[in-house]
Formats: sequence, C-alpha cells, structure tokens
Amino acid sequence: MNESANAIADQILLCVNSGKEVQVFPHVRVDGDCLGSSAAIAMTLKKLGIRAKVYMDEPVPDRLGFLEIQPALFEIYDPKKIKEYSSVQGAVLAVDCSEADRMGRSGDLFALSGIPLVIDHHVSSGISQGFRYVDAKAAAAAELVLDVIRLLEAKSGQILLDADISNCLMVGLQSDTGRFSFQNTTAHTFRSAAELLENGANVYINAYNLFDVTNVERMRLTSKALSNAKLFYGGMLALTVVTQEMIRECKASEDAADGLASNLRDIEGVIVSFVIRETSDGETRVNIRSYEPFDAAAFAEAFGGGGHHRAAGFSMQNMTANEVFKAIIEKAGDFLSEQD
Ligand SMILES: [Mn+2]
Repeated sequence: MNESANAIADQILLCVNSGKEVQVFPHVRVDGDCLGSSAAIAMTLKKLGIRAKVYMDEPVPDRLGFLEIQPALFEIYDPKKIKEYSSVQGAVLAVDCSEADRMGRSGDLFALSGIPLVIDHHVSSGISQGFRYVDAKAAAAAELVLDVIRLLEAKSGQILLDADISNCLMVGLQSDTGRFSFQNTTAHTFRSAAELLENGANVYINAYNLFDVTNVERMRLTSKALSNAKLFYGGMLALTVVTQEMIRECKASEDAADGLASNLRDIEGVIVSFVIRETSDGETRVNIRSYEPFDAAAFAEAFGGGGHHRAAGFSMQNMTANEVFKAIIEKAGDFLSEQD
C-alpha cells in the first residue's frame, strides 16, 4: 500500500476524540465520483467517532439525489462563517481534486490548513504540500478512498465498510468508468467493485439513476444539440453548442447537456468531441471527450482547465460561445497535426 495513503489514515486518526472536525472537500460541480467518495469517507469517519463534514460549494444536484445521503453530512459553504469553520478544523481532505482552486469558495477554508490531505486520481501538476494519495491510473477517486477505508479498518480494528458506504463508492466507480466500460477500467477496479457488491452496493439501481433515467426536456435538448453538431478535420472532431436559449426553449435544466460529449464521440471516425455550453451565470463551459491519442487533459490545460486524458473540460469567463468555438477549432488543428 502506498505510503501517503498510510500517512493520510494516520492523520485522520489523530482527530479521534479530539473534538476537531475532518473537513472534506469535493470539487465544484460535483459528479458521482466526488460526491460518492466524499460522502463515503465522511460516513466512515463518523463511525470512528470523528466529527466530519463535506463542505459543498452548492447543494447536491437533483440527478444525484437518489443517493439519499443524510443532509447533516453536508455543509453548503458560507464565506461569512469561515472563522466558525476554522475554529473546529482538525484536518482537511480534498477528494477527487487536489487544489483549493478546484473547490469554489470553500477552497479558502481548505487553504487554511498547513498539511492538506489529498485523495485524487486527476492528472495534476499541482503542489506537493501535505499528504497526497494521488494515482492517475485509478479509474475513480472511490477506488483510492476504499484503500484508505481499509487502512482505517486495519489501524482501528473496527469494521467500517457498510452497505451505505459501499454504495456511495460504487456510484463513484460506475460514474467515472461509464459503467465499467471506459479505458480507465482495470482489474483493480473490478476487484474494488466486487468488494463493494459483497458489502451491499446496488449496481442496478445506481446504473438506472446515473445513466438511463431521463425526461422529455432533456431528450429534446439532446436531440436539438446533436442535430446541430458539426464535424471538422475530416470527421475527426465533432462539436456542438448549447445556448441558454436552447435550454429555455426545451425547458431543460442546466445540467441537461451532461453526457452529450460522449454521444458525439461515439460517431465513427471522431477522436475528439466538444460541447460548448453557455451557463446561466454568463460563463462558457466546455466538455471534452476523446479517444487515443488525443489528450483531452492537455487540451483543456491550454485553456486553463484540466481533467483526464480521455475526459476533460474548461471554462471561459469573458468569451462568447462563438469565440470559444473558433479558438477550439484553431487549437485543435495543432493537436491533430501533432498526432499524425
Ligand atoms: Mn473522479
């Protein structure tokens, strides 16, 4: 087992009976992996008699509501309460992200600690402060959290993994592996999944809620965006734009365009797909999906974003969707020609 995983477990155990809180930080715009993994570790800590809370930038999105995690486990970060939060701070733990600037406003609270703990699987060039259990080969942060939970069990002599915790981690695995079908899925992923199944996780209900359930509004938005999609570079690049007007016309929710980039990447011959989306707060957000050898993370980094080799994204504050469109097409030319 990795030395930093060991150190993280030790740091966490220092908080037992200390009255201090382990503060868990997912990234902004939570997904199934970061929410499931954050909730799982917080629930585990409570079983150890440690105060623990997940500091969220925004409430749990509707599409992940099926997890039915106890609301008391979450704190919607309020910048005015930072003194109160910091007075109980025992340890800070970033989950599925490595740095304060991925956390939104709650990053200020995370940054107060001199020894941050990190459990992450993103390609990251970040700082080396604190204890970092980072493995870019792990399919999901949930795999790494499971490792840490097993260490906590060994060190405390308690059985901690239960059905609820297992299911939260399973949601992480299923989300980040596209129900065990992406290239990141390894034998270790399946071993972790088997362990979680044995402990009461429910793959079937999760899969329905994560991947299958939809609504008419979302269907309409998806079909509109897909029919507007354009192909470039001899069909290697697919791109579509989702405007606020389209979202309004379809009466769809803000996150209804999630998953579109994967649909576009499925077109035969496409090696990279982009979905450019106008958000209600005036940003332009881009989701990227790719096939080998196109490095989506490197592409996103060129625009100040990041992610994984096959799935990444970035946001632009002062550019319209159209301007971002043009910038992407131009930049992609360099990327695609390098790969010949
Ligand atoms: Mn993840």
